[in-house]
Amino acid sequence: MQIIDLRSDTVTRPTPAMRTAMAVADVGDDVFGDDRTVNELERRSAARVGKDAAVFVPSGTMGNLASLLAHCPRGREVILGDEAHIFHYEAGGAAIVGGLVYHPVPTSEDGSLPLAAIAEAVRPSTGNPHLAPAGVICLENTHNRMGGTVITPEYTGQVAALAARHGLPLHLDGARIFNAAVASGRPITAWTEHATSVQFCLSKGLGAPIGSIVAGPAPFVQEVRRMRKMLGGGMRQAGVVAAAGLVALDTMVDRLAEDHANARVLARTLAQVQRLTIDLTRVQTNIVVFETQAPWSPDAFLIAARDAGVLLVPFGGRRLRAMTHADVSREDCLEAGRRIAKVLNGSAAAL
Ligand code: TLP
Repeated sequence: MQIIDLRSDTVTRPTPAMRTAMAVADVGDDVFGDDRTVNELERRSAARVGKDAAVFVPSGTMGNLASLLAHCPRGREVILGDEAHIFHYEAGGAAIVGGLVYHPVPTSEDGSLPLAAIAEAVRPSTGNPHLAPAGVICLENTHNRMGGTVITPEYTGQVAALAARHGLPLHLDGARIFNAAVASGRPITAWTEHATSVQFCLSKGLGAPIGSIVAGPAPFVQEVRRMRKMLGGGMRQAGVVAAAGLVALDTMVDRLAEDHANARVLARTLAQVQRLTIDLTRVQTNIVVFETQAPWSPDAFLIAARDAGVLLVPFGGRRLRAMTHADVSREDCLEAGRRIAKVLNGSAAAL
């Protein structure tokens, strides 16, 4: 039985073009600034998101952490959504390494944060000695835990205006910002022009084996470079992986539309299955979140699905997540839906 791995878009393997580019990459010691392939990736990434400069980091987690450290001195608050990846899944790095305080605000269904809630969370830096002052505001797009939803450029602009009124930087966790751009047919700069800094991942839907980019104003990126070194992320002949990142930017962006269409196919199949609930309006990109109903516990269902050759991840409460990506086809998604239906209904006849 062929395993259909829908745990994450991070499971994608490098394409043949990436393997070739990696084999022949022109490399040097990147900590000395000598790696021409890394330099090229950084230059082209900055241009792609409309920023002055960019730096290649090993992971999205390190990119977000180095960004927060570069934006804020110790004792500042990081205002972010209570469903943000930075809050849930980055091991508390900003608090542990940076002495920063997470200040979560409620997340709306579409992944946005109510403007009033952000404004209320901003504590002033003068006047009241009890308070840890605000240091940075974070948004996430697409929003992972809300199911791959897209926040609009217009909303991002409103948050940027609020941040500017308080003299705060806006950091965008754009791990999947290319999915947002492809899904809504807007240029990536429609969002990034509003953010002071952006982190995006090459290793997710774009299929590169390793790496993320942080982009922003040149002095900020210089500081991120220092933070990256402090965190142990200064890499040497990193051109071998940056080469795959360049291929990712060149060849893997437009095809994200296929992943989105496959996610809708999977979601529509799941919507017909008994003992499972899914909100189709939330399936906007490559993420499909659904809930199992009693008598199925999420854990029991995960195991049964795995035994049927479909890999998923638990997503809190009764929720489970499936993600489409370059290494699963339309037929794989239809087949995954059929297998899940069979697990839940005890027979494939229902479909
Ligand atoms: N997300 C991973 C897991 O960590 C949950 C996934 O499978 O979705 N920001 C966002 C919005 C992300 O979804 C992720 C990874 C990151 C940052 C961190 O990127 P990495 O895994 O490269 O550290």
